[in-house]
Amino acid sequence: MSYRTEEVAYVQPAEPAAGARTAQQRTTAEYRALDAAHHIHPFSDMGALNRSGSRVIVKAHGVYLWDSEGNKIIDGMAGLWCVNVGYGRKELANAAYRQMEELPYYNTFFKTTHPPVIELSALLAELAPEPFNHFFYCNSGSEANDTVLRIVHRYWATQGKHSKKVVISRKNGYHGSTIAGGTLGGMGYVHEQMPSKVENIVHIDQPYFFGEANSSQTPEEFALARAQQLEMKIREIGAHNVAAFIGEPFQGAGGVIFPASTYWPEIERICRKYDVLLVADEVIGGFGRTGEWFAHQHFGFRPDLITMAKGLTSGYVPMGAVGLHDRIAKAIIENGEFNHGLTYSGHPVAAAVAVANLKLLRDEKIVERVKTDTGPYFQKKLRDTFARHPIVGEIAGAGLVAGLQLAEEPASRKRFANGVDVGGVCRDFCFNGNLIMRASGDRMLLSPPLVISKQEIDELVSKAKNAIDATATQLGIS
Ligand code: PXG
Repeated sequence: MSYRTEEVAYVQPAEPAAGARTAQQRTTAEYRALDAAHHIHPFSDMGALNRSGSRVIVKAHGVYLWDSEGNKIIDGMAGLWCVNVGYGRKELANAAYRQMEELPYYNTFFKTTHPPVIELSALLAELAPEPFNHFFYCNSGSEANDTVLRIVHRYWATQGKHSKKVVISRKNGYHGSTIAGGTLGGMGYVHEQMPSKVENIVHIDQPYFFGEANSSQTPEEFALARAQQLEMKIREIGAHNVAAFIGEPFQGAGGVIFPASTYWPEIERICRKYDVLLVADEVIGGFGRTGEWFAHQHFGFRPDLITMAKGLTSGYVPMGAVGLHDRIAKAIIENGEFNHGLTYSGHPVAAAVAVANLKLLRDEKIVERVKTDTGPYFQKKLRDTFARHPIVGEIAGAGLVAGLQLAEEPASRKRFANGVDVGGVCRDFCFNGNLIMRASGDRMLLSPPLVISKQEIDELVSKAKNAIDATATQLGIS
């Protein structure tokens, strides 16, 4: 079945009229007091946050957010890398509403299924590259990566290769915050606070050229050497013990780290040589971020499993998924029961919203526009603006995602001393300038909604420049 509908030109939804009613019912001070009294935020120092007070976001439209004080903020992060179609799309709201009326919930555990999950699976099979024709659903990126561990383990068991248990991932990779997701990730500050880690997960170094290459290496030589660490690690552990390698095609939360062109082909070669499954974590890279449907297509490699979330529903409702290569799907399908599932696997409302979202991305040619028009415009604008900036050492990215490396001496790749929280300083200037730009250590990250216009890109980059200029001035560099 094909879902191709008539071509629809993208029309930015009209902004709500000034003073339009929102759900805001309390003053900012009241909201802050209640938030401090009852709400624990994720990844936050709650003592410090409660003293300073959170910013209360009350509505959003297109690429803009409004806070409870009436400030209009440009969202350079698409929420948390997820609102790919932008805020305020009625098609998604209507899909959720209609599905809630028709069939708000039913499970797919016990010989039942339902139209939204069927439509979504067929649509994903159409949009994902061959040979991805089967999908398993969950509620988040973390759960998708947990699911991958289960599928990988089950796959090797069906092949009679029971010793293949070790999964290799990377330092400073991010794969979520469940126990398995957190273990797969390479964030020391997450590991430190975990009760215990999942067994059989080991890490190799990341392909972070600016921060970790020596002065004689080219980006290509460095990336190749980092990929070859995988081969060394596999030999050390024994290929008969290694089940899979997992990586984000580009690291998102770790700083929008784009490996040089030599990296992924070498990783793929090594995985094939040692019969190790290759897993692409597409939670951030999937659904158009780089201008391709999936970021592994941008880098030109072929994974065995793909994890997805975020852009799958543009963040309107939670949903995650795993795409299985035909070979893996066949092994799971033909070998009896797979003992894994979640109450909300393939939730009908989430699936209906995902279908509406993917149709918008496809039919309004949003992904193509990122590839041929707004993506190149954004990347050029960043390079024109920051190439010779006194504290910008690297501009990484493709399509509508970018990482700006802040550095004390860009030319020699000298970073700011540990004591200088340069990212935090810059983020505060962004905040005051009504711009959302995320800091990851000393890198500033941008990942706006994929529907951003050129005019809005101009505004985004100009606000980012103001914040980075102000940071340089505060640090006494000009
Ligand atoms: N994989 C990747 C590559 C991610 O970026 C996850 C898995 C986990 O997804 P869930 O849905 O379980 O959160 C992520 C999530 C940040 C930030 O500050 C990034 C994420 C989540 C929260 C904050 O950059 N990425």
